[in-house]
Amino acid sequence: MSIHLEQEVAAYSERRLRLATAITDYADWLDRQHGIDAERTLRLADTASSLRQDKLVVAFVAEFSRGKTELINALFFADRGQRLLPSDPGRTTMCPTELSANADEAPSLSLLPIETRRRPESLARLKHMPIEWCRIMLDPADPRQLQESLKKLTETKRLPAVDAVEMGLWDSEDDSERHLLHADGSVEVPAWRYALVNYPHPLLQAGLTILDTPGLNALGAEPELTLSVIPNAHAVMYLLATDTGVTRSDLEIWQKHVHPHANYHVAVLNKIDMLWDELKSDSEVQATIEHQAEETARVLKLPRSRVFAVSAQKALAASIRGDAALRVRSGIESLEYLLAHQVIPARRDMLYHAISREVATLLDESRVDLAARLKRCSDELIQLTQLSGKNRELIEQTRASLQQEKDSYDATAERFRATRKTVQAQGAHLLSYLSEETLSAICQAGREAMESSLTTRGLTSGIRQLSEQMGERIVQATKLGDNMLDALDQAYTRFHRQHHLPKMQVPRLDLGAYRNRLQALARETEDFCRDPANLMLEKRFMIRRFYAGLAEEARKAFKLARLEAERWLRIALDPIMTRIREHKQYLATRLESLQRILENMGTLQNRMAQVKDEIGQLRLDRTELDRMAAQLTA
Ligand SMILES: Nc1nc2c(ncn2[C@@H]2O[C@H](COP(=O)(O)OP(=O)(O)OP(=O)(O)O)[C@@H](O)[C@H]2O)c(=O)[nH]1
Ligand SMILES: [Mg+2]
Repeated sequence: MSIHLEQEVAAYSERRLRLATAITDYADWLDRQHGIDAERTLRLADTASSLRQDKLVVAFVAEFSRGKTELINALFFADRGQRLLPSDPGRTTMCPTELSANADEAPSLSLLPIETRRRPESLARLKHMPIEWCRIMLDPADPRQLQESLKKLTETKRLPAVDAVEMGLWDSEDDSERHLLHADGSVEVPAWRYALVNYPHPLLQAGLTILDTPGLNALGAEPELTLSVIPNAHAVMYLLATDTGVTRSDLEIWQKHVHPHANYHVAVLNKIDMLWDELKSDSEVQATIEHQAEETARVLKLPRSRVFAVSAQKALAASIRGDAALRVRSGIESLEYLLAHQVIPARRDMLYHAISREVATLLDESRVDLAARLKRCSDELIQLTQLSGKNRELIEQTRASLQQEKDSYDATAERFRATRKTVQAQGAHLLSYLSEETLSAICQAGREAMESSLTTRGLTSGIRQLSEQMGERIVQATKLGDNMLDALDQAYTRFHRQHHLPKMQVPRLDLGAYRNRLQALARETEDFCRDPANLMLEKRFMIRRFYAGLAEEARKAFKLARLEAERWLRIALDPIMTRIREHKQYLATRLESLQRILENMGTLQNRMAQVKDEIGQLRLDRTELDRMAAQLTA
């Protein structure tokens, strides 16, 4: 692990936590300003906690034996002085392996038995069912124990051929898999379906999650990896070996599982040491490597700058032996540089962008609120100054006109009550479009459409129905949201025009991201169905699994849309209500103080002093807000 990488990840993590603290401070400040404002405080607490828990996922994908595991060892675990994760010729890593650090639990390796493939639950759900996993404690201080335990990742077992076929682990028609069949009719399959490694490494502790995947069809066999895990990784390193170049199966995996996704991906041309040749000059070797890299870029349709030529094995050996020259020659530093200076900053920027969008609106509101309060106070102060030394009659006049203003305000507020009622009813209606019941009914209908004919056609129509109907509900909910917003806007504009309440802009309900996600899932299905390999009858199992994976993903998107709608309903109404209430309070206080002045002219000076104090406090609040805003948007 390079100093660069370690520093960059640590800096990122430190900034992330600092930002989370600034958000919490701001939430406290808001509470002090408006009394408990549950909605905004909760929203900010949510944001702060997602910042604290943010993970940066880097996935390593390739055909088998391209050196994924060796590269992970070289990039992240060379400081252990040994090859931590097992890497060997031929198929080695047998199950997808997720490495991260969870300080709440002891270091361990958790393994999910392959038989769980028969179960209906998704991987994501199984992750929350500890009973399904075999857990082995890891001792980070004992290299031998670590290495021995991690060998489990390479374990295979024998299953009767029918079972292997049924679980979608073996294809009897595929010549390249025939050698896995033994004379006794059993087939060699991976022993584990998924592995979670909880390991206290500084990079992992700083929020990095590494995903090592097994080569050879593992991606296709586990739809959740293709539909959700790989597309959601922040960066994907796609490995190729210099000695083989881009083979047909390399290209296939690239085109199917990596290239179409929007996440950041690079190609790593590994094993360049195989081109090192003592009979050739350095520049000759360099030219050959360059030629290979260009060729790789051309075939994968990537810019040359996204192809990295390295030797993972030499990088690992060099780090363990402390051979600086060999390390440089291995090319590993360019990848460390990429992670440290591009992948991590890109994630950081994305996160900050999301956060500042979330927080900026609130900060703007706070500024407007403060300005409005200051204006009210200075208006009152001016008026009190004008009244001082004047006769009762004039004060009485002022009081009367303020009373008039209050009555008119109360009338507007009363009218708003009706708008609020309608909007609240519409809100309940909006949520019903996205309710759990609606979702279950849609899923049920989709499943029936699929089960009625267990063919790829049935599958397509099932999922199409699923995504169309969910999409339709999302559109309806958005439309209703727009109508509600118009109604609220009109009602609030009255407060702004007639009573000078600060202007405010409630954001639109935007569920576009979830609709896009559903459309992307529908496209994935079309691809799956167009693939001739999936049309065969014995693939029924795969089809069913695929549908289950899709339904799960669609369900997730739909649920998120519902949460977003719930959140929006609160941000659409609550701040308006707070402002209306605060203004009412303000008018009442002023009336009361004029009343008191009328009863006893001496209190005028007291009130003036009080208002001056308030102005002083508001100025302090403004300085505090500016300070927090600077931290939040830095
Ligand atoms: N010469 C050379 N061999 C390498 C290099 N990187 C990896 N290897 C070897 O290639 C073999 C496969 O490496 P792995 O890291 O197990 O490959 P993998 O991509 O993880 O393979 P699976 O786990 O089977 O998917 C091992 O014997 C490694 O020692 C390299 O840079 N140069
Ligand atoms: Mg491996």
